[in-house]
Amino acid sequence: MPDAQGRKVALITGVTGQDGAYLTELLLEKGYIVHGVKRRSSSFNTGRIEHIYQDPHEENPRLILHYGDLTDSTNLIRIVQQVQPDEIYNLAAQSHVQVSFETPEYTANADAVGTLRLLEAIRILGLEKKTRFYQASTSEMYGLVQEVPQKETTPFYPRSPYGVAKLYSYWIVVNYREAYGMHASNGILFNHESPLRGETFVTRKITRAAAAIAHKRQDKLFLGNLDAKRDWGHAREYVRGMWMMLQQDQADDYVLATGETTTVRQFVEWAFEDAGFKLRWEGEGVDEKGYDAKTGKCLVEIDPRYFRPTEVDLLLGDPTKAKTKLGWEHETGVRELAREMVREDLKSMLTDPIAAYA
Ligand code: NDP
Ligand code: GDR
Repeated sequence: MPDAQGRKVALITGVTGQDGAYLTELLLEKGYIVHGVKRRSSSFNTGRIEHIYQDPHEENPRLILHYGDLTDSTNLIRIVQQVQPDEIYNLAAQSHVQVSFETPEYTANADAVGTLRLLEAIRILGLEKKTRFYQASTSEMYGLVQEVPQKETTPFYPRSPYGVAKLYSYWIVVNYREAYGMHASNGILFNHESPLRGETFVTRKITRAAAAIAHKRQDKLFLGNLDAKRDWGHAREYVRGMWMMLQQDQADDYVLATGETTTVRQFVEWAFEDAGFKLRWEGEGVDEKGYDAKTGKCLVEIDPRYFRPTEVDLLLGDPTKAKTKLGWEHETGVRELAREMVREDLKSMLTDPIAAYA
């Protein structure tokens, strides 16, 4: 129930991540009190929410951070008990697909069992009828192409420990909804990016490199599979869809996507164009290279270390259900998204020496 002033209380896990930052902004704008779970780390990890961070010594702060981890059920139960949230957004995850091949057990612990721990915290505390639950499900669950475009009824075939862990979470959310009548929804989100995107995901890696090369701070960019296709949208618009799902009378599962797919190669060409280069490709397979058409300098090379043991070749989402039932639609197209990311990276490299050399 909203508090005496009619303000709803939300709990966001993964508050320090890309989506956590945009969602926190959105919920604060809407008048929520926002509690976030952040991990302990040896250096500051709150950079993405610094601009909205509120000193806990202030009177009645509306953003409150708690130390926590999805691998610790005692911690999660205590936080949920303290916060008594109207809405929980479970965004925390080891979210890097390639890293999940290196850390499969940890990925399963955080991304699969972590979701179960949170759902159980709700049950143990008797909050099934009060607390609505959003699960950050993913298009990676579709994996090996079964149907194009992918929609809510498309069969799943995950291709990584990350995708498999997220599939467990998807189904445990469906099961708890059916078994205990919980208002628990899955957002099956296709890739969404922004200037806040983690630096090792391909779009941001590309836009940062294009900016660094333009500023003569880097010579070259090394990438893996250039032919993978992704349905890339803007993160700010996708967190609005998450919120919309929890405002429905009935919990349900929804795809959020743009309905447009683009190769990694095309994204590289656009980003380099926005940084002042024109790429020309030569060679094949691992020997393929991208040269600047003006200077002839090699700017892009393939490094097989970025190939994945099993790849997801094609993601293209059909967001019709979200449009019809939620009234959600994407606004920013991928071309514009690339432009915004390059512009922000060019700017931050001028002003932030750490961004320039990281
Ligand atoms: P990020 O990687 O940017 O953020 C992940 C967040 O989870 C960070 O706050 C991170 O903390 C936190 N985290 C990681 N492990 C744990 C843990 N064990 N306990 C508590 N917190 C943890 O991801 P995004 O914001 O891009 O994505 C949000 C969610 O949506 C993720 O679950 C992701 O898998 C999913 N998703 C993302 C899509 C995308 O395209 N962005 C598409 C579909 C789904 P720290 O900052 O300390 O690392
Ligand atoms: P993805 O995103 O695996 O789709 O998962 P990522 O940006 O890592 O990869 C997209 C595609 O680009 C190819 N690629 C490279 N990827 C990375 N990271 N680095 C490279 O150098 C590189 N070269 C080519 C990849 O092989 C892949 O095909 C993201 C994450 O946010 C997940 O958490 C989320 O669930 C899904 O999107 C939807």
